[in-house]
Amino acid sequence: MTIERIEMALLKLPYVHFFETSFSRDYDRTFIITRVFEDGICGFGEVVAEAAPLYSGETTEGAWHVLRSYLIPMVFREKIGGPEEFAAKAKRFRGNLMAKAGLELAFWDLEAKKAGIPLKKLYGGVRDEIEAGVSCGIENSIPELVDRVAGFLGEGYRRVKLKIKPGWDVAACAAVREKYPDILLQVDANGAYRLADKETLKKLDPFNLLLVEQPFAPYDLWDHAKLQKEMKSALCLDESILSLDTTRAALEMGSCRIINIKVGRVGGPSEMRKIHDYCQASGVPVWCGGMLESGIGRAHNLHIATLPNFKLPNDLSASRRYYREDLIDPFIELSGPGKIRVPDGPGIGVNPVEDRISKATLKHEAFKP
Ligand code: OSB
Ligand code: MG
Repeated sequence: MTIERIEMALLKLPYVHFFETSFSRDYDRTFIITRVFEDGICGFGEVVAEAAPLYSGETTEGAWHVLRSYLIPMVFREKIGGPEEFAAKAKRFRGNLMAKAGLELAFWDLEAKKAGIPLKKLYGGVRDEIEAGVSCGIENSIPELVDRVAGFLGEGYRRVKLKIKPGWDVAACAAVREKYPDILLQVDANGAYRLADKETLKKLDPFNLLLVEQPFAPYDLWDHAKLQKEMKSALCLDESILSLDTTRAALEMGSCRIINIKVGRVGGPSEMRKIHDYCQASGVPVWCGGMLESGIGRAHNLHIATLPNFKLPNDLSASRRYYREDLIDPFIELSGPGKIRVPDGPGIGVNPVEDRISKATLKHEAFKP
């Protein structure tokens, strides 16, 4: 690759509906879009770090700093053959996985566009449609939650994830399960519980959940292993899974039976690939998590979710579930009940719309060798 220019933009987009997790209620999303240019072809990426260090320790401003001071200069200073070589070289810098992923994703889009093929083909994806799913935040009341789930089911979603936290767990699941005995249902605590809460968590077992995501803190593989031994439901780790090594530790310890893959959280497609392949060889299913990405990041996720071991429905929903003015044309939509067709144009296969991007831009910077 001979990269001629790299650009970054910091954007803010309002959500259609607030999104509340165990750590905060948000009304909008701040994120970074990256662009890399070679021979006039542009690859797009998205940095999924959020404004505040609540889900992970990374932030948009921290990622901006690491990209402009370290990762982008490294690309211009060193001859980088391709996305995988970028990932290998970027490892000299510790942490900052979302910042690294945001640039590596843009290189993958660029490579696929240069070859004139959809990104899924470059990844070796095996399907044209992926299983959609919707992540349903904490609401003001249980009747409002049930209404919201009803709305999503009416739109064609078949798998629903409920965000839970202490005080918003067993009753919320019971209400949704009672009304919808047959839907695919799962929950996500974003680390809000402690081992002392295990009797409450065990009360989730009768609801026939696909999985229980990240009950304990990210670093706490040991207590997850203790809980998994006592629960019938499969535990799934999200925040804890940062690399192939943490995946292997979690599976060898018995901390979970399912892995959530977010390409940003693990530092990019190269590490994602290693985790995917290791899980596949170990007989452990994975699925694609989401970070309320714009259409650019979500299109990337669609291509990733075509890999063979993505065996459970993903946190991938239509553009309108998140944003009124998503950044891409065409919008991502359900292609049938519970399905999304993966775009088949070159690269990510969706077109970022320049005036929507500039309308949402808070700051922008361009870099040259
Ligand atoms: O834990 O999966 C999570 C959004 C922000 C931070 C963490 C999470 C989420 C989601 C959103 O659940 C899923 C989506 O993008 O549809
Ligand atoms: Mg999660």
